[in-house]
Amino acid sequence: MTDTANIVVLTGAGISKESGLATFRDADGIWARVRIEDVATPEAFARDPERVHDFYNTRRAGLASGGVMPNAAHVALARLEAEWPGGVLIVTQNIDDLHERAGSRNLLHMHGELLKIRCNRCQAITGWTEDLSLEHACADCGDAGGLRPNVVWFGEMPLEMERIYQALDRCRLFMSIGTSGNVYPAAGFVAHVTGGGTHTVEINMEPSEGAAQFAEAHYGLATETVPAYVDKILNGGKL
Ligand code: BV8
Repeated sequence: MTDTANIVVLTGAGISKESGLATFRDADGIWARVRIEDVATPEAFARDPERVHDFYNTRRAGLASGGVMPNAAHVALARLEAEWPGGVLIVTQNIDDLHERAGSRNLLHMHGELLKIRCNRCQAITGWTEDLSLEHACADCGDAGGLRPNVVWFGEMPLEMERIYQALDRCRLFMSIGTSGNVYPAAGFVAHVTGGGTHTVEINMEPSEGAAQFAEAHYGLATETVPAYVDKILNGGKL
């Protein structure tokens, strides 16, 4: 992981939409079907763990089913990392593994990963593709009933924040792709880099909540806009 990347890319659920994964706030999004308070907070897990397990088991099964593949936007970002000499860091809000499967390596999952679980007692993190329930015991400490998805819920501190802000402070280009700019601290990254000479670009289906803060914007399907912008960077060669 090179923290001296001079391009930092924030991604959200929109980059995975064309791979078949639902976003959160589109009309057909996840939060149109379930409430955050019922499935994506520590309080929800304490109150009704089975319901929270069902919510993540359904999404994990969908992702692990084999029918969900990285799309041209994920592949373009992996190409950018491979070919750009200054270094590229992807900070994703997504909990899917599509960036990895597209070939990205310099990658931080600030909201965790759907295909990993964590023990509430010993904090051991394990790869997991099956359904999870209260019956499962931790392979490390043996505690039963305390295994949870390794994702960051609302009210919990996102992961790797120090490394993210260090990378933001060094980057010359900040790209925000496929996010509505509703969830903090990710939605605050553009403000954090503004004013220090960093160029900022929003690539999305439509203007996000933070659209006015970006110096440049491209709207359309990520599978079209992201490869085109990566070509522009690699062919232009300067930042
Ligand atoms: C924190 C993991 C502090 C789980 C997620 C009041 C009370 C409590 C907290 C708060 C509060 N007010 C503000 C907060 C902070 C809160 C927050 O921001 N709330 C919002 C709702 C106001 N944030 C937190 O709680 C964070 N933690 O603040 O901790 C703290 C401090 C000290 C000590 C301890 C704690 C934690 C937030 C993380 C929550 N977990 N996910 C899971 O996935 O189930 S958030 C969830 O939203 C996902 O990670 C998702 O990625 C993220 C953001 O959503 P988007 O990715 O932007 O998705 P969305 O659908 O919104 O938008 C998609 C976009 O794509 C759209 O714009 C669409 O146009 C576009 N699109 C669609 N199709 C395409 C496309 N673009 C291109 N091409 C296409 N084809």
